Amino acid sequence: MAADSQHFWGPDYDALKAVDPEIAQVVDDELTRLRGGLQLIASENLTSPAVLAALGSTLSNKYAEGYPGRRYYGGCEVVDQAELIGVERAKKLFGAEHANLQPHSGANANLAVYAAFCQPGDKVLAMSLPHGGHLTHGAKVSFSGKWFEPVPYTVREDDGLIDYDQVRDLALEHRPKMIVAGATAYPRLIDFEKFRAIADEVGAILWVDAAHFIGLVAGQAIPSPVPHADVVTFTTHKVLRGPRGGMLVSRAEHAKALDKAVFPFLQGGPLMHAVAAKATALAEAATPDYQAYARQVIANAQALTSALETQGMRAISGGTDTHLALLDLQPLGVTGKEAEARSGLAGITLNKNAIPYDPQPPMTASGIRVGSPSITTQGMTEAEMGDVARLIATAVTADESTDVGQKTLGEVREEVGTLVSRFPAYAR
Ligand code: DSN
Repeated sequence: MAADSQHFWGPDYDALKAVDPEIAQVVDDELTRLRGGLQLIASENLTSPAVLAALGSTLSNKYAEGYPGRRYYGGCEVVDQAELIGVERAKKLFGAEHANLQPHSGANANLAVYAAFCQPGDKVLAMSLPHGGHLTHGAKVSFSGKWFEPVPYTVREDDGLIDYDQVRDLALEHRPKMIVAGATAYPRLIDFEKFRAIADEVGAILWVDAAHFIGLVAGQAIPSPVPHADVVTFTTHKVLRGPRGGMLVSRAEHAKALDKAVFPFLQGGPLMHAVAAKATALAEAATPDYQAYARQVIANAQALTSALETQGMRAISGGTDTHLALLDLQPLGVTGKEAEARSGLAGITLNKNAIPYDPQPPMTASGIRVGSPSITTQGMTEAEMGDVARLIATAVTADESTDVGQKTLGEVREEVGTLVSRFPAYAR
């Protein structure tokens, strides 16, 4: 129990260790991994102790099917407050008319959007997955591609940018029920006004999946999709730095349909500890400190991208406006799969990623995706990005099947350890 509050009964590591030493060891090992390496997965972050405290609280116990004041269980008067506070914070932070904090994940928030606006078989225009879209934007292996009719748009081969003329042409040809803007590996700003105009021209719903960049919007570092979209879905654990989970904000006219789609259509009881932790993250995101963080995330991503280009990688779209970069490794003669594995051996966590028009299958991929949210939370700035890029480039080109490669990876790992020790994650 925390020493400074007689009421808080939260994360108690000693209890975990006594009851379940095996899982305590896993928790310990993960902290060691986080602290000991460079975390460059663009969709991850290091959430704050305050968010973790809300997440590890007794709110986890409460069943609260329904919405505040309209629950299917007694005893919800306290957890109601967490949800009401969180909804108000989301509406204020994003200038939205409606918010729902209950989606358990980004994919669930997205499924709620389909449920609210579409019928099975309806056409949905969205970015193709190999060009940077998301599974839930119409991939054949997901409900979105099985139950709906995806119409994919692509990015241009020459500059890696969305071709808004192509989006409009496809919209006019197919008259989709819904148009999706948003991606998981698109480094540039998206022109939401253009998407709105196209949606209006064909009478489509405009849904923005802002999972990747909503934290930058919250921090006022990039333009917001909220004034333009019918609905904006997102996850809460990426740049936004909250707990794992999903959320949506929308125009008031869609509130009822979306709320009914989240519950009771696709979820049962909300995870009230997660709802409370989302509310805490929203409070943190409304501060000047967080706004400075969001600006630094972009500055670091831009500096890192330039430095990786200097190391011989090709940045798709020639750079980034956001927290992530997509790098083509073909000029180095390395695949994404090799790069991910070699980086891992050197204490650098990143992911292989298909690049647009990739000649390799997705599990091999020609590229890597890197992001700056975690290293920026640790306090790194542009001053460190040259070293980070050099370490990545040295690692991805070291052939681990040779003695020389093994030695190089060991040296990089050591240098990574020295670098991160200056910016400790979860420092005491
Ligand atoms: N899996 C997430 C990402 O890494 O981008 C998207 O859901």
